[in-house]
Amino acid sequence: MKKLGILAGVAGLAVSTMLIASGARSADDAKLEQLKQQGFARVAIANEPPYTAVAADGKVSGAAPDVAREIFKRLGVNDIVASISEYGAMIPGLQAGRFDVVTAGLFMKPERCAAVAYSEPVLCDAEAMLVKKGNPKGFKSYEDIAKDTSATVGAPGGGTEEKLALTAGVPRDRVIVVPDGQSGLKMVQDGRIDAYSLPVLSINDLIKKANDPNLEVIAPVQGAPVYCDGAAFKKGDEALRDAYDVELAKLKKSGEFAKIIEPYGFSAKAAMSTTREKLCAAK
Ligand code: 6CS
Repeated sequence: MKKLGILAGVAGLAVSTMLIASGARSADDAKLEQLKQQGFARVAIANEPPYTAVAADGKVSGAAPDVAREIFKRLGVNDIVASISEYGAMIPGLQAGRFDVVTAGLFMKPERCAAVAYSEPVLCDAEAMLVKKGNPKGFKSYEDIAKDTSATVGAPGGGTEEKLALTAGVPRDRVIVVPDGQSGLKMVQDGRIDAYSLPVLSINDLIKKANDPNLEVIAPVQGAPVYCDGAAFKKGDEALRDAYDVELAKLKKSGEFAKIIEPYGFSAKAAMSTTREKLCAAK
């Protein structure tokens, strides 16, 4: 998949250059033309259900890729090809041209909004913590973890929960980078970390599948904001982002947006009640 992506990327670049040189297209919509020629958009995902998921047979699902697949189809790009990435590597990968877009629940925050061109909001969620049954250390917030000098919390590398824990005062050596949900679950079960933090819907998905009566969910994490993601495009691809937003707005208006994301547990109303501008300005 990776090799295919690189070859496709080089071929696509050649097509874009040709299109611009011929004056047939402005540089603006050359990217969309390139994707049409490529036949697919290369998307970055994390494999964190229900945001993103890759089945044993390689089938990609999850609310974020499902919305992206539908929008790209309407833009004339027939499919998406997904690569799994750590959250902290998504923006560098996008900027390096390894992906055409991030559709992974990458929450909008000012520092990220400065680095990429986000679409309008798609998936909104609060934060949660997975702990042992009875919440033995009484965590309600990241500050509670900071105050308990013996406590450790796991979170995705470069992810929002890692940043929230560090900002709340949890020392670096007590914020443990966890590569994926299954590892986080096991680390809590084995007592190697006291809490594992992900968005509410991701933790709920994990605990439902774990079927382990010795686990408990703390949700929402007190003091943590509700975040929303958007599809994240490379700076310079704003025309593609704008075309994406036109189709996203149509999906929202027609009710098809809700039909795609709500079976996964997401609220269409939450995404439609805010804007990229508000989320990128949020402190
Ligand atoms: O945007 C983020 O950083 C977070 N988003 C999701 C969907 N999961 C964890 C990650 O840290």
